Amino acid sequence: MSKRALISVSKKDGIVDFAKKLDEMGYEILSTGGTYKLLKDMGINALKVSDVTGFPEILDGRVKTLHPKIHGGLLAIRDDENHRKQLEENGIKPIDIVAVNLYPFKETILKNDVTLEDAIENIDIGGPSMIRAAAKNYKYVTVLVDPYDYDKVVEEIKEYGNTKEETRFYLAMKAFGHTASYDSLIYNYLLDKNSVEFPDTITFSFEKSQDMRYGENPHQKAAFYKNSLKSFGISECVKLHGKELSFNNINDANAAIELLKEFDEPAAVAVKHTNPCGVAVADNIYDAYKKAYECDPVSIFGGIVAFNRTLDANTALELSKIFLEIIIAPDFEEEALAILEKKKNVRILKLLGGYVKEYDLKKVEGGILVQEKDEVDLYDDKLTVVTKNAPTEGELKDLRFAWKVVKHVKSNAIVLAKDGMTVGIGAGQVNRIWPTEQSIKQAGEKAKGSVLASDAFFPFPDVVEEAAKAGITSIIQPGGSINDNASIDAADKAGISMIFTGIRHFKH
Ligand code: 93A
Repeated sequence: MSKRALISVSKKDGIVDFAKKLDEMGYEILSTGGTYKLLKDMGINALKVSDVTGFPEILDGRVKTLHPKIHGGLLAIRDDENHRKQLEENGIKPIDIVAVNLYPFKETILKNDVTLEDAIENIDIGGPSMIRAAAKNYKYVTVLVDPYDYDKVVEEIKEYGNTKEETRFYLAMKAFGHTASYDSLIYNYLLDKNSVEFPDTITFSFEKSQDMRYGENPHQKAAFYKNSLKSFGISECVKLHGKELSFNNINDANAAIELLKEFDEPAAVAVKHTNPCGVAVADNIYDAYKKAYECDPVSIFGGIVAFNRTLDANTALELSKIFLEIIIAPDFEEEALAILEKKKNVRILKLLGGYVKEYDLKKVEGGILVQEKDEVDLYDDKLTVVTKNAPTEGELKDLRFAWKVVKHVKSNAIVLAKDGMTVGIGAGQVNRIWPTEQSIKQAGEKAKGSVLASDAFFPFPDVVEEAAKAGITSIIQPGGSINDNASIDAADKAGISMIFTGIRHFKH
């Protein structure tokens, strides 16, 4: 008895060649309307599914393959005498190979003017049923959802007369991955349409973007997956020059871009190990970079610098003076690119626009914590002056600037700023006085007359006392400690002005 293959594909690449080879190897090919027409046009023998089932495709194609003659042929256990008998009694022939890929749901919902009706119509029902039936019965059935696998299957059949069981098992796994991610897209699309937040179940659909040489450390294997639908931020960057991005590169570049998003005015952001090590705003990015560099000329080495304006040749020349892992900008002047491309080891990323609201996820063992992103506007009415002195206009500007930066520094975080640039950044400490000391030490002379931002409130007056000693003139912090008064008194004693925001920016 000749073997049977059922072919029903929306994406038709590679299918003609594959079908031709199956035909040559003596397979009887069954296919659905559009696929059948293509195969016939290309001179390949094929039967219409409707001729096999004796039932026409109905309901505008909604019912094409949903028939016992198809599903019986896919699901029968060939070694089971009873199953074989039932196939015979019902005139069902077993199907040995299934090549199916699904209605283009993803492509449909990515269209700008897509209607709900259009999206719904592109939910494939018959295809996943066949894929799942074939995959469940992988002991006997070879299921293909990816044209990449056509050749391997042909080779094995040529060599062994059939695919190897281990190949069928692997393809079954791939098939369930295919239908799972397809259903996940549908679910997420409908979640969005229903405006449901924090649903009972979260499913993901991410596609592998690249295998990586290694993870955070060389002994950790790693890969990068991108959201199958949306890409933005680091996922949307285009590499213009340099080696593959590493795991740490992507993680650090992400931190730089997320901080960059805080600014409308020309800004430069330098990041090292996901913490900013120099941030500045200015009238142009050249000045912004010079200021950001000055904050910490040591740590910036081997770091990442991101800009929110087209990179010009002058700034590129400055950048080329030190070793940087990555340079990011929305665009590059030709000359700037030529200057930077001389450096073999720097990666140059073009940051494309676009912003999509996403949840912030943190992985814990056996679970994920899901939260909204830390996005909250600091309107004037949120600011309360709690000291006798109020900040000057200039100080207020710097306080707001420092507040934007401190949000992106690992807690406990202290940022000192002056004239639109960070002068000291204390990051990731387990108490609040250490990052204070660290930032003051780093700022040196520049601490004098600078302002201080803290991601969380002060449990003791020690931070204010240290700030006073260093000549810091104004402080911004959430407030809310039972000990707030001690800090306010210390500030008043030193003539420091202090603002409470009521907003905490932990970043753990
Ligand atoms: O509308 S369906 O859900 N109903 C079905 O019975 C069915 N059978 C196969 N879609 C169905 N298919 C899908 O048709 C396949 O998954 C494939 O994507 C597509 C191929 O159609 P055609 O051969 O007419 O181009």
